Amino acid sequence: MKPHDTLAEHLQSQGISRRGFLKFCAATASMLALSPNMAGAIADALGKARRPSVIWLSFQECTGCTESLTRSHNPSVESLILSAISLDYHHTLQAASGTAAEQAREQAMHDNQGEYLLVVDGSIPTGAAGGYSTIAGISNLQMLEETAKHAAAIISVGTCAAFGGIPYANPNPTGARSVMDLIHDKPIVNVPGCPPIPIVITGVISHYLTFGSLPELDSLKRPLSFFGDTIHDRCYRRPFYDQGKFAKTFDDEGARNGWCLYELGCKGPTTHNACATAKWNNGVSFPIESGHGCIGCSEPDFWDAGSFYQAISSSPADLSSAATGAVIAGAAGGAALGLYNKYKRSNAKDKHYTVTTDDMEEGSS
Ligand code: FSX
Repeated sequence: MKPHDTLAEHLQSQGISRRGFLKFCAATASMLALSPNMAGAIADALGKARRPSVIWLSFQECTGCTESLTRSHNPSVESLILSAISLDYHHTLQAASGTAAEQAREQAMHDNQGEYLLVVDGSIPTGAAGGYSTIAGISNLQMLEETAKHAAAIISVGTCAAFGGIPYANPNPTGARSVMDLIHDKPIVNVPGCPPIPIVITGVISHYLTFGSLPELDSLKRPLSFFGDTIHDRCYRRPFYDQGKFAKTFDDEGARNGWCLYELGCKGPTTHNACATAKWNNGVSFPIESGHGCIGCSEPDFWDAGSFYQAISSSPADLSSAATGAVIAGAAGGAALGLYNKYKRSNAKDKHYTVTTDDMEEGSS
């Protein structure tokens, strides 16, 4: 893709039909929990959108966030969105190294002042004058401050960047901090999760490309369309919770019957994320569906919040009435994500439920 191509021109150059592009826009609308009627407006806006420059910085992390994003089967909706941005600098994915890599970051900052998106994964060590982690001789803190200065907005990808994550856990030997702890004069979106769900990352980028603004956020700067409900609100095991049917061990009759994992420590009732609806591995499953409780990885301080295997409260009934209201309130968002998964499955040509280039070309006009 040439630097100044619009997204529509880029997709056309890849042989994607108008019909395929509209299907892609319908999927984007459902990902963002927007009315299907918005697909036309998205097509119009995305068609004219210029690809924004993105600088992606990775600090104290395990690379799970990048792994999460890049392990989608290609070419997926996610990769198509990624191809619509100009990823000018990414520590893990870029081919350049040393001086050439740093020059790419400086060039992107210079050429796109005030317009580029800054994506950060990993927390920032502030102890030892930033000496715990340096890249090209520059401390993470200095690189963040320098790159954030002329960014249009910042997306903190993963719980480490959003809330400090595992490096921030007690006793936090490196003085790890989140992006929003350190940068106060830029719009910030948090996409937590250890790792985060790929479509949430690409959904935020799509929203920015479509509307030129960031999506509506909750009090922790998380996009409401993905983090407005708890896992418990949307969990398929919820009817068993409401009936008081709980697995007591991981291999008892209740576990075999798929009963609620609350008493085995599931943190679904206090965890806001879209795992139960967006799911993982291209919509195939999520941890609770695989028999393990949610560990609450998209919430602040999840690592220090107590055992993953102890119930949140000795009285599950305390949560029931509040959660029932949330189920009703969250129905629209959940339905939209359900539609997104249906879209992926209805277009699937293989068992991975991947949207392929062939699907996008289908019915070429
Ligand atoms: Fe943290 Fe991400 Fe967990 Fe790992 O970049 S959110 S440790 S999945 O890699 O930052």
